Amino acid sequence: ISEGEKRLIRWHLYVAYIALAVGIFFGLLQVLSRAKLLPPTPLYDYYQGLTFHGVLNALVWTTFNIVALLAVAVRASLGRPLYSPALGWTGFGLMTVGVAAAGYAILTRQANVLYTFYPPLMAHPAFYLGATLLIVGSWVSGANLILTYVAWRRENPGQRTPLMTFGSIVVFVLWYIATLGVAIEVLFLLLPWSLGLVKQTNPMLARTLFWYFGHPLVYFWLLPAYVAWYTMVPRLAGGKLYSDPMARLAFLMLLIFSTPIGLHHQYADPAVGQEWKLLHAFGTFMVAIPSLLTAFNLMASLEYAGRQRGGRGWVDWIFRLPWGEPAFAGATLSMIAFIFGGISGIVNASYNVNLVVHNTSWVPGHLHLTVGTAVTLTFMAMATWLVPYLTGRALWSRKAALANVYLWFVGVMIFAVGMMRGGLEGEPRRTNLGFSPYLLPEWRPFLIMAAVGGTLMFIAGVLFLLNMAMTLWFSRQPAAVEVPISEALHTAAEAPLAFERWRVWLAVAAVLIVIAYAPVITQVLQVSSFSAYGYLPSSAVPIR
Ligand code: HAS
Ligand code: HEM
Repeated sequence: ISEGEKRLIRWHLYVAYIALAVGIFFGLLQVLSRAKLLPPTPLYDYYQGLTFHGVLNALVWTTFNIVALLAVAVRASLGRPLYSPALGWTGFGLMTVGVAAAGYAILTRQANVLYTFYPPLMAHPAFYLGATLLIVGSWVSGANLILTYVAWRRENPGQRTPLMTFGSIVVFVLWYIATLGVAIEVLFLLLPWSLGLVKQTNPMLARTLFWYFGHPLVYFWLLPAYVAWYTMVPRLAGGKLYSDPMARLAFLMLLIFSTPIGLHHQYADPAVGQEWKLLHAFGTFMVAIPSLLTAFNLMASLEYAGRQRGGRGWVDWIFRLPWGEPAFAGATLSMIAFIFGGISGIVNASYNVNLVVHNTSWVPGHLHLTVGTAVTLTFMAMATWLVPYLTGRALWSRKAALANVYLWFVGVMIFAVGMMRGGLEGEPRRTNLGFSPYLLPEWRPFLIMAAVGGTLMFIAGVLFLLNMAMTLWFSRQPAAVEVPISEALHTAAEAPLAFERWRVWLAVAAVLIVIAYAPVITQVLQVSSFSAYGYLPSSAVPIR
C-alpha cells in the first residue's frame, strides 16, 4: 500500500476521531442532564447537543471509518492499488465539506432537528445540503472501491473474490440502494421546502422515504464490523474462520433483506396500513437470520482458535483466547454486546411488543449496543492495528487500549440496562428529563445507572482518542504491522458460483423492494398530502 493511499486513509480517520470526540462529549452531557446531574446553563441546548450527538457519532464517525477500513480491506485482499487517488480524494473532500456545512447549521442553532431530521421540523438549507454532500461523497469513495474490484476481476477472471472484498462490495451496493430513499427525500422534499421554493411538505412521505433508507443504514454500519469479525478476528485469535461460504451467504441475505423492512420504525405511524407493517415485521425476522448464521459461524471460529491454543472441554477454550490483545478483545466484546443488541432488536421488531418500547429510552439502549458498541467498539479495536499500520509506528499504549475496550464494554452494559429498564417503565427518549416536570420517581435509579455507565463509556472514549492521537503524532517506535487476513476451514471454493452473480442478487433485491414499497408509497400518497408548514424547533407557530 503506497504512502499516498495511507495518507488518504489517515485523513478519513482524523475526521472520524474529531467527530467522535465532539459526539461523545454531548453524549456525556445528555446522560448527566437526563439524570438531573447537570445544572441548567444557556450555553447548553439539549436538542442542539442531541443533534450533534446523533449526526457526529452515527453518521460521521461511522461513515469516515467505514470508508477507511474498507479501503484497507479491499486494497489488502486484492493486492492491487486503489482505482483512482483522485476519486478517493474527491469523495473525502465532498464528505468533509458536507460535514462542515451541516456542522455550521447545527452550531448556529439553525438545525436542532436531530439525526433523523423529520419534517415538519425545519432546518437551515445548509444542513440538508451538508447531508447530501456527505452521501454523494460516500458514493464517490464507494465507486473507487467498486472500480478497484472491477479492475481486479478483469485481471483475474474466474477467481473467487476474497471474502474481505466480497463483504466490502456488499456494503457499498447496499449503500447505493439505501441512499436512493434519502436522496429523493432531501432533494425533492426537504431542500426546496427549506429554501422556501415550496411552502408545504408531506411529513408522512418524508418519514417513509427516510426509513426506506434508515434501516439498511444500520447494516451499512454493521457490515464493515462483520467484515472485521469474519476476516480479521479469527486471525487475531490465532485460528481460522469456520465457514467462508456461510459468511458469503449471510452477506447476500443482508443485502436482499435489509431494505424491504423499513416500516418496523413506523409501526406507530398513521398513513400506512397494518397489513404492510406486518409484512415488514416478517421481513425483519428474515433479516435477523443472517446475523444468527453469523453468531454460529463466529462462535465456531472462536472455539477452533481456543482449541488450537490448547483449550479443552466445554468452556476452557474461551479462557485460552487472547483476551490481553486489544484488537481481539475489543472485537469479541463487541460481539458479546451485539448478542443483547440483537435480542433487543427482535423485541423492537415484534409488532405489538414494539408499542411498549417505541419512543422510550429502551430504543437508545438498543442502539448503543448495536451502532454504539458492536460497530463503534469494533472500529476502536481495529484502530489498534490500523493506525500503526498506516503510520508505521507502534501503538502508543497497549494498556490504554485494553482499558479502553474493557471500560467501554462495562460502561455500555450498565448504560444500556439503565436505559432499557427505564424504558420499560415508560421513560421517554429524546427528552431532557432533568428539566421536565414529569420525572417519575421510579425512573431515578435507572437514570443514575445510565449516567454511571455513560460516564464510563465517555472515559473509555477519551482513552481511545488519546491513544490514537499519541500514536498518530507522537509515537516514535517503528512497527511493521500487517493487515490480519484470516484463512477459512471451509474455503471459498465450496461456495456456489451463483454467489458472485451480482446482477441476479441486485434483481432479487429490486423485486423485494418493489413488493414491499410500491403499495406503501401509493397508500401514503393517497391518504396524506403536502399540507404541512414548517416549524422551527424554537417556536410552536408554523412558518407560513
Ligand atoms: Fe435496530 C431501532 C430492529 C439491528 C440500530 N436500531 C434502531 C435504531 C437504531 C438501530 C440506530 O424493529 C433507532 C432509530 C431511531 O433513532 O429511531 N434492529 C432491529 C433488528 C435488528 C436490529 C430486528 N439496529 C440493528 C443494528 C443496528 C441498529 C445492527 C446498528 C448497527 N431496531 C429495530 C427496530 C427499531 C430499531 C424495530 C425501531 C424501534 C422503535 O420503535 O423506534 C437485527 O438485525 C438484530 C439481529 C442480531 C442478532 C444477534 C446476532 C449476534 C451476533 C454475535 C455473536 C457473538 C459471538 C461472541 C460469536 C440476531 C452475530 C461469542 C463470544 C465468546 C466469548 C465465545
Ligand atoms: C442517543 C449517551 C455514544 C449514537 C443518546 C442518548 C444518550 C446518549 C443519553 C439518549 C438521548 C435522548 O433520547 O434524550 C451516550 C453516551 C455515549 C454515547 C454517554 C458515550 C460516551 C454514542 C455512540 C453512538 C451514539 C458512540 C454511535 C456511534 C446515538 C444515537 C442516539 C443517541 C444515534 C439517538 C439520537 C436521537 O434520538 O436523535 N446517546 N451516547 N451514541 N446516541 Fe449516544
